[in-house]
Formats: sequence, C-alpha cells, structure tokens
Amino acid sequence: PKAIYLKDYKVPAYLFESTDLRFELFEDEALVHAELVITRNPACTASAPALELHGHESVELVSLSLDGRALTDNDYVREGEMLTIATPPERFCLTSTTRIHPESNTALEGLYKSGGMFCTQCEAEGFRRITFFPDRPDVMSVFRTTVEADKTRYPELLSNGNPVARGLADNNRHWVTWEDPFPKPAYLFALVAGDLQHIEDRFVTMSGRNVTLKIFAEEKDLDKLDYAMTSLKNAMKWDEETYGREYDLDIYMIVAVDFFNMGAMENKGLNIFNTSCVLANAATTTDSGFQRVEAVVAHEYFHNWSGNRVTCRDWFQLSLKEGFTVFRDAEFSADMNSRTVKRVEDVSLLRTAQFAEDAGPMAHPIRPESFIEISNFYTLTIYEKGAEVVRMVRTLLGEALFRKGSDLYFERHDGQAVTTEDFILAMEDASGQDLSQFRAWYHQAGTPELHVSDQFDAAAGEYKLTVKQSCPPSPGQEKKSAFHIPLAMGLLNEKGEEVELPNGETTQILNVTEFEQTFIFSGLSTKPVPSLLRGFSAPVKLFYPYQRDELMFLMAHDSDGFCRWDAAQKLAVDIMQALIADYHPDKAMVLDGRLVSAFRSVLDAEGLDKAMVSKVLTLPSEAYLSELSDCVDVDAIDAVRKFVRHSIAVQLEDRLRAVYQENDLDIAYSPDADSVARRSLKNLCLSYLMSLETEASLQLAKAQYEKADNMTDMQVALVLVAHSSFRSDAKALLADFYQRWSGESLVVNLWLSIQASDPNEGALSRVLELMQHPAFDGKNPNKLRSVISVFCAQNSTHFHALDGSGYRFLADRIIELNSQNPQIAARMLTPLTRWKKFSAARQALMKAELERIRESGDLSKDVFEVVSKSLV
Ligand code: B3K
Ligand code: ZN
Repeated sequence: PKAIYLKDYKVPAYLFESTDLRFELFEDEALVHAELVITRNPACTASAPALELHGHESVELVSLSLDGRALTDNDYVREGEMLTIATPPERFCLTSTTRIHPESNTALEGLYKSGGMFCTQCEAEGFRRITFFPDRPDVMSVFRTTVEADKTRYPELLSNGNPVARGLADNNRHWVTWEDPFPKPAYLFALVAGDLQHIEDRFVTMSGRNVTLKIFAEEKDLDKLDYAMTSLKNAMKWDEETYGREYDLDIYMIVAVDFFNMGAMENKGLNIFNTSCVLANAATTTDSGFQRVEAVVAHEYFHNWSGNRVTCRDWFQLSLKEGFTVFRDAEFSADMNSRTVKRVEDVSLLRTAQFAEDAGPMAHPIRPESFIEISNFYTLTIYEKGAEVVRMVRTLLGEALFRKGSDLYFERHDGQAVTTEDFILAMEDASGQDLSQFRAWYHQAGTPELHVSDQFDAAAGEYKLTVKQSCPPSPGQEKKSAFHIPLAMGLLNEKGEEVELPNGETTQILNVTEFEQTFIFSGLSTKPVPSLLRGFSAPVKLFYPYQRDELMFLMAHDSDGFCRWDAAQKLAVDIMQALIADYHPDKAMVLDGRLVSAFRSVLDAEGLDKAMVSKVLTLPSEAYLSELSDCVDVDAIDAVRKFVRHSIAVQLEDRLRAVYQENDLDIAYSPDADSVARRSLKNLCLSYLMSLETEASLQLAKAQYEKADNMTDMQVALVLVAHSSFRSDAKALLADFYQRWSGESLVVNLWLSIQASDPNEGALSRVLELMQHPAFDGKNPNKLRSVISVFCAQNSTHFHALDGSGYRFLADRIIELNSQNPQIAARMLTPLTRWKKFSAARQALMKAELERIRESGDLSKDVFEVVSKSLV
C-alpha cells in the first residue's frame, strides 16, 4: 500500500452536473444503474484530461456506455481502484450498471445489510463500493435516486432529499424516487430499505418554513426515540440562535441501525445512526447514554452546515468539518447541561486519550500531510484536538468576532469544498486579526508543553511569570516552531480573592508566542497563587511546581470551575504518582491526609454543584495515570488506585453513607442535568462504600439494583457487585440481569462490558467464554467493542498479563477481523501500538504480537498502516 500526499492534490478534471441512480435490491445481489452527466472542469488546465472514476474491486461492471454507445474493454482501463477513460468529449452522458453484494458485505462500508435492512455508509470512501464515480469530496453533484425492492420485506425505501415519485413493480416489488436539490459529494449519499417504524414531529424554522422530522427504527425500539427527537429540535433551534443556521430541506430523517462502524453519519437529510447513539429510554439507557444521544444527534445535525453545505476539498481537511462540528456540539451540550461538567469531561478525554495519541506512533497534525488509509484518521486528534483549535480561535477573537467569522465562512463558501486555510482566512478577514503563527496548530503534531515559573519581588510589588514552551518530536517532525498559545490565567491573593489584572478583569489571556516569555504583574503586596490555563484555554500540558497546600487553596478559592476541579486532580495525581514511584507489593502505603481532608471539605461544603462534587471526588483514571507515566507500571497504578480509594472510603465512610442517603430520592427518572448530577454523586458514594467490601455495602448495592427504576442506578449497582469479591452474588446478579434484558441488544452490550472489565482472576477465560455466548456476534462492531475493546482498555492488569496472553488474544482477534472488517480491526489495534510506554518485558511481548500481525499475510490497508507505523 502506498501513501497519499496532500501536496499531490489536483483539481478534478470533470464536473458532474447530475447523478441519477437506480437501485434494484435483491436477497443475493443488488444492481446499480447510474446515469451521469459530465462536463470538463474549466478550472482544470490539463489539455484533454482523462476521466477517472473510483470503483472498488468488489464491484462488478455489468455494462458501461458513453452517450448511448456501449464501451468495451478497449475503451477504458480498470486498474486497482480506478477506471480511466482516456479522452472523453467536453460534455457527455455516462451510463453504467454494476452488480454488488450487500448481503455479504462485512466491512460495513458502501451498501450493506444490518440485520434485515439495507443501509449505506459512504464516508470516507464507501461510495466506490457501490458504483463507478469520482469518490472524492470536491466533486459535488445533484443526486436523484430510485430504490426498488420487495414490498413486504422492505416497506420503507429512503434516500437523500425529498420523495418525488413512487410506484409498484412486478413480483411484489415497489419503488420510490428521491431528489436532493443540494449538490453534494458522494460521501454524503445514503440509502435505506427496511421494515421500519417511525415517530414524526415538525420544526418551524426561523424563516417560517415547515420541516418534517422522522426518526426510524425497528418496531421493538419505537419506545426509545423520543429523546432523540427532543434533542434534534433543541439542536435545530440552538443552531439558529447561536450560528444563524437554518435547515434547508423539507424533511430530516434519522435511521437507527444495529451494525455500524462508527457512532453516526450526517448524510444529507438522511442521517444513519448506530442504535447506541440514538435509542434511549429510562429503563434501558444510562445517563451517559442519554448525553451521548443528545450530543451525537446535535453533532450530525450541525454537520448540515459545517460539513454538508460547506464541505471538505480533500480528506486532509477532515478536521475542517469534524473539529468545528465537535466544537459546536460541545457548546450545545454545555448550554443544555452543566457547562463546567461538560468541559471537565471533554478535557479528561483529551488529556488521556488524545494526548496519548499525540505521543504515539500514529501522531499526526489536525491537518495531516499524508495517509495510507483515511479511515485511520477519524481520530481524537482530528475531532477533539481539532475542536480545541477552533475553541482557541474563538478565545483569541472573542465571541462576537468569532460569530462574524463563522458567518463569513458559511456565506463565502456555501456550496463549496474547501480547506482549513479557508476557515482561518474567513476568521482573519472578519476580525482583522493575524493568525499566521496560529496556523502551526494545523500542521504541527504533538502536545505542546508549557513550563511556568514565577518570581515575586516584594519591594517592587512585582510578580513575574515566565513561560517556556516546547513540543516533543513526532513522526516526521523533529523540530517544531513556536505555537501561538492563548493562556488564560488569574491570580489569587493570600485571602483567596481574585486580583485585578492589567486588563481590568480577573481573568486575562496571555498570548504565548515565543519559546520563552515573561509576563509582569505589578501592584501586588504579597506573592499570589497563579490560576493557570483557566477553562483549559489551550490543548497543552502545563507544568508549574504547585505545593500540595496551594492546590488545596485553589480547590477552595479559584473562581474558575475548571481550575478548581483541575487543582483536585493535580493534588490526587501528585499524591498517587509518589505512591506509584515508591510502590513495592510488600511495602505498606501511607496516604497523605490532605487528600482526605480536601475531599471531606468538598463533601461537607454547602451549595456546591453536585455534578462538580462528584467530578472532584473521582480519582484520576488508570488511563490518565498511565498517560502521565514515562514508563507505565500497570500493577503499581492498579494497586495505588485501589489503596487510595479504599483509604478514602475508610476515613469518610459515614459522610459517604450520609451523602448517599441524601441523594437516594424516590422520584421518577429524568435525564436533566440536576438529576444526572444527583445520581452521579450518589453512585460515586456507593462505589467508595463498595470498595470497603463489607456486607453492609454489598446489601446497599443489591438493594439499589433491586429497586432501580432506571438503567443508571441498576448498572452501577451491577458493576460494583460484579467486580467485587462477592463472587456468588456477582454471578447471581449477572444472571438475573441477562434474564431481564436479553431482548434489549444495547443493554446486553452493557452486560458484556461489565464482564469484560471484571478485574477478578480468570478475566481472559471469561472473555473467551463470552465470545461463545449467543448474545455475542463477532460481525457486530458494538458487540466486538463491548467485549474486546473493553477488555483491552479497561481490564489492564489482565490485558497486560506478563505471560503475554492478553496481547496474544488481541492479536488473534485483529488477524481474524483484518479481512472481515478492516476499519474495526485497525481501530482495535490501538492498545498494542502504545508498546513503547511499557517495561522492557512487556515491550518485547507487545512488539512480537505486532510483528505476528504484520507477518500474518494479506493485510488490509487499514491494519497495514497502523502496524507498520507502530513498528518503526
Ligand atoms: N462523519 C462521520 C464519520 C464517518 C467515518 C467513517 N469512516 C461521523 C461524524 O463525525 O459525524
Ligand atoms: Zn462529525
């Protein structure tokens, strides 16, 4: 496999005025008839250029004709994924018929079957598995699609745009024709045929247009669609109010499917969703599940402007739509729920998983220079770091100019396929600001580090902050230029009050642009405590030598909610890192009492936001502690976390029990922010109490399980019992849970994950057994993730077992999945790619498995790219 480079980009030689498709769907094949009206692109300077169409090897070309004349093998060349016609006319009509096999498509790209229904996934390069077409995002065309299938099996026939005609055909078949007036790239094409039910609502846009909203699912899931509908309407309203963006078609449809590689897809007017991101009701869905539905429904809806109306020129620009849209959905969720909590959650994800990616062998800038397989670049870097970069633009410009910039961007580029450079230019033009140096965020990979030191001159009343920036090397980038980093900060005096800063406010943005820079604050009588990186104003690692007492001081006084949480995290990290460094299985550990007293004051404080209390009291995850380690000591991290949790529970037992009781209210379930906060605090208390492994806490958890009227409370109770040393209770509860929920696929996924993450002895053999259970389906990505990915990511002592069994298990799965579903195989490989972070013994074992995969023969591009880059 060869790499594709951004520098090789060429404008398309031909434009596609219209694309008329007719699908005949059968049980053992599908026929696709395409009629394409094609003209020379005046922007292409080549004389008499060839016409190039993509077509996957699995597509059988049945017939091809140009302006009605049948073409033979001599008229075109089919090589690899490309079909080339040497010198077509200036304007012509190309018709083709292809035969494909959705029924045996296990890659879940292109047209495939999910359960009993047909559906599509075309982003990024799935359309070439359907028919011959320029499968690149800068070729946009107006699509007209007819879908024909058996009327009984597939009563619902959907595609993009508006339905314009329908009719009956022979042999109990029927057809529907759809027209999408908005030119779009092939990756936004969608088709669904199935036996579906739906709920319906409507939305009146700001200019008074009526939009019909439909959400489709299998009949058994009709009772789980209301929350998605509410979220959709909220998102539509929010985008009008916040960005002035209105919906443009008469109908907006969402379809839930069981077999899906990702979360969801923003196809024009016809979103296709993984059931896990759209179905929700109290009985079957946890609080975080509800929040995921709200966020993903909004995300896909927001793509209608940031992605569909204005799309990407090429796939190197992916973050243009993904970073911006993640930023938009994060702000939406912040407005719908608790802003600080949303920020804390996003930053936690970024700091653990994205920072790890940025430090690993697959590290890439948010606008990469090259790739082998684009599917491997749907990453936390493109999405989450991309969103942070957009957030920094807003921080630098301020809200009003940022909005002006986004208006200009949408106006200027409506209907175009553009680049991240176009986005930045619009922001510059609208604001008059110079973002030249800021552009480094787009082309430099790696997480910048800020080392901050300070100095106080009591006589002069002057406080100096010195900021040094650096960025570790990443693949292909040894040396980095200085980034433009907006560093939001404040200063607290000895009483814990905010000091007024030179800008007349208590928070100021320092523009860090040099490798070393000093900022001076005058008029201070005592040395202040700095509050740094407020709101996490830049995706960097910030180092400042805080004393533990200073962190407790910030926890109590910082006016920035994010920084209060961060101070608590830093305190816990500092204490835990010291214990990890000093860890020996035979050596007793001692917990710094300050962590307990800090936690006690948070539990005791009146009037604190419960969601924040539970975030503050949540210990840094294993994954975060690992990310922070140069060499991950799996066993030490595990032992230290258990010890700290247990010590806190011992010392705060009474308070934890009291807070549990106070928040264990007998009121009907609601997924609103306050109720979610209450449940999360209550359940956090329960988890501390369960770490005591007393009969009393077991009874408390079991009682919660029995009386729960919602999946949040039930699932937490089950996890705690299932992962405890009360093995017979664990077994009984798991059996009960399965018996109650075996008909609910998404709940069964929870049941699978709970077992795959059970840290008790024998984890791997339990996982192997689970894979034989009738509830497991090795072709369904959600099941694979629930068992295999969960085991590798959340059961680290077993995955990293020193006999290499965990690594071997994963490599075996990758080798199996490589041909079945390359995207999923490559994604699941991630834990092995991090081998350089571990001890020599583990490194050797992990590397050997990567090599075994490499030698296993006939690797997909997806797996090949990840394995080969990891072994460099
Ligand atoms: N744009 C899709 C991603 C599809 C990727 C397929 N390999 C989902 C989203 O970001 O909204
Ligand atoms: Zn997206």
